[in-house]
Amino acid sequence: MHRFTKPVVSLGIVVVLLAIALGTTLFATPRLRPTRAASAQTYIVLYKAQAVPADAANTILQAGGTLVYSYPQIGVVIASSDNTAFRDNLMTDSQIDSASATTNYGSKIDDGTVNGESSTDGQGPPPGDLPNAPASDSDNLSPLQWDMRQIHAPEAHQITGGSPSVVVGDIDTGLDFTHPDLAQNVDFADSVSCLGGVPNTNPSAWKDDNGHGTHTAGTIAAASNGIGIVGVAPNVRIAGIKAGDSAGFFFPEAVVCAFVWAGTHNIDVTNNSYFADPFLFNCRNDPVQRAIWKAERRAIQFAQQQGVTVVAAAGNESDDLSHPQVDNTSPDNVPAPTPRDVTNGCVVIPVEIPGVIGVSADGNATQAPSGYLKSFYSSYGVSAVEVVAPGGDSLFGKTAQAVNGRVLSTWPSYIPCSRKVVDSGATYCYLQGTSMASPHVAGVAALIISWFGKSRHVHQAERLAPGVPGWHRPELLVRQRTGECVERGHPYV
Ligand SMILES: [Ca+2]
Repeated sequence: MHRFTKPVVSLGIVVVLLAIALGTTLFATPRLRPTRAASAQTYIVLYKAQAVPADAANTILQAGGTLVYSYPQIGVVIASSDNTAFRDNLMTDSQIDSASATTNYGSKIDDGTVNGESSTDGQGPPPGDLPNAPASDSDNLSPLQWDMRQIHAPEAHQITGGSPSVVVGDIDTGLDFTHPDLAQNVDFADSVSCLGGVPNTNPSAWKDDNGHGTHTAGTIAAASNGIGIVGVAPNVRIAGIKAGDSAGFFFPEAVVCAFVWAGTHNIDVTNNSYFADPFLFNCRNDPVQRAIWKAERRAIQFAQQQGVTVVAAAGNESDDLSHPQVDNTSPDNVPAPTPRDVTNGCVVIPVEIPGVIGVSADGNATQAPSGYLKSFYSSYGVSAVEVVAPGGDSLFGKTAQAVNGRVLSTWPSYIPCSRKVVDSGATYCYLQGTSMASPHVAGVAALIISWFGKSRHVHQAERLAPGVPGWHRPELLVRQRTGECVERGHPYV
């Protein structure tokens, strides 16, 4: 377990120095062994070219396996084999860069169950051509949403609650599309299960069987409808892209599938409140890790090239991602992970993939003169984190508004929750984690796209120059004058 003494630096907002000596068990979130058949292994096969040869199925068959699904856009094939020589056989094909078994390399979401201005002149660029309407923040549980008040979401909603033409893909454990606070905003046509690396659009396949995905979805897009809560972008649509299973494991083939899906289904923003494996840190000098890393990176970059804004959580290990030293939590598939030294040659996916907007977490307590305190569990680091958002802090983030320090959001009625709130027959749950912070930023990105239109790039918004309003003030972002938000001197809108 790590102790940390350093601040998160966010976008336009200098946040917090928090020096805490944490007990050694606070982050001891148990990692569970994925349960899969020992005989058949799933493989990611990475071709050197960003294309899949026409004879790939036959090549894989000859090597002793079966082609499960092909992603020609990124030169990746998902295969299955029970032949122990399969990988060696495949590698005799000079077209193949690498092949890695993924079966035992799922990673579990760290779901937060740890124990424990200016330029408001309104003369910004003209809105884009998407329909926008304001939204109110007077639902029954709105008074409990300290997180939304912290980021000034109600003020943003006076301008826009987002556009129903904008779709946020929540790459998570699925989505409870029957939830009364989500149902009206669910985009069924663009929702999918990616478990096993194969898209399955049957709603029964992507219905949330964990709860985590429904929680992040509510923060993004819970409706302004009188009941329950109001999300950051209550008028946008949300697609459930299920890449995490019921136990919260995200396998590489599902992550690859999810990003290719987002890139091919007009998804505007994806939220990613998890890290993808094989390990928490993926190191270039390990051939298995490198292959999966490259496949996932290709998938993410493919999505970005199609215009998808990718937002990701920094993680709950209180690591300085700019100076990683030890990985204590990998691999996930053994009872006792072996601590190993790591360096900057190792990265956490997806938060450290170029162009991904990395999000750390804060609670609701402040400390002069910096502002909100970084959450005790939140990872951080200037090379990976662009913005901080409310993730809750049950140790140091309790206030009169945030009575238990955690973030309230939608939750399936059929999944247990230890801090449950029920309103009008709908279920809500309090959780904390960078998983809860990231969807706030995905929601803000959706508001920006709603207001300015899809032809402008949000990707660069994470590079806001120091001194301009940050993502804690979305009402300012959507009114930002062209040129005031810059990336290396270039307007971001
Ligand atoms: Ca509501």
